[in-house]
Amino acid sequence: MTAVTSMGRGAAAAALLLVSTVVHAAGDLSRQEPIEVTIELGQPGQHAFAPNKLRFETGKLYKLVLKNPSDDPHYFTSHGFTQLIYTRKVQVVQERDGKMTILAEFKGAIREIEVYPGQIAEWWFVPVAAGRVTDLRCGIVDKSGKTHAEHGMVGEIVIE
Ligand SMILES: [Cu+2]
Repeated sequence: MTAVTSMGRGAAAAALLLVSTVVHAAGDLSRQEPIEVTIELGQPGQHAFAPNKLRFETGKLYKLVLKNPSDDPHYFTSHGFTQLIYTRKVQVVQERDGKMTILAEFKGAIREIEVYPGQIAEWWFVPVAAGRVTDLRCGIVDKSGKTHAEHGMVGEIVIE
C-alpha cells in the first residue's frame, strides 16, 4: 500500500515536471498586433481631452494615437501613466497623399508628449502594472494665465 502511494507521488511529480517543461513564455509582448486607441487633444477653441477617460489592459500592445485637431499645441502629460507602462516607441506621423508617413521614431522611456496644431503622434506601449491615475493633464498656459488643465484639459487613465 505504501509502495503504491509513493509510486503515485512519483508519477505526480513526473507529471508536474512535464507540465512545467511544456509551459511556453508569452514571448515579446511589445511585438503583438497593436490595439489602436485615439485621443483628441483639444478642438478649435476648446481645451479638453476627448475622450477624457482611457482604459487599457496589462500585457497588450497599444498604439495610442494623439491627434491634435485644434489651433493650439497641447501636452499629453501623466507621470502616473508612465510608471505603469513599457514604451516600445513613439512615432511622429503625417498624412501625405492620403496615406500615413512616419517622420520620426523615438525609443526609450517617454515622460510626456507635446503635439502641435493639426499634428499626430503615436505612443506604442504595453501596460505592465494595473492602476488608476488621474494626473493626465495639459500644462500649457494660455493668454489668460491659466493652464489648459485649469480650463478642464484633464483626464483619467485606468489600467486593468
Ligand atoms: Cu493644452
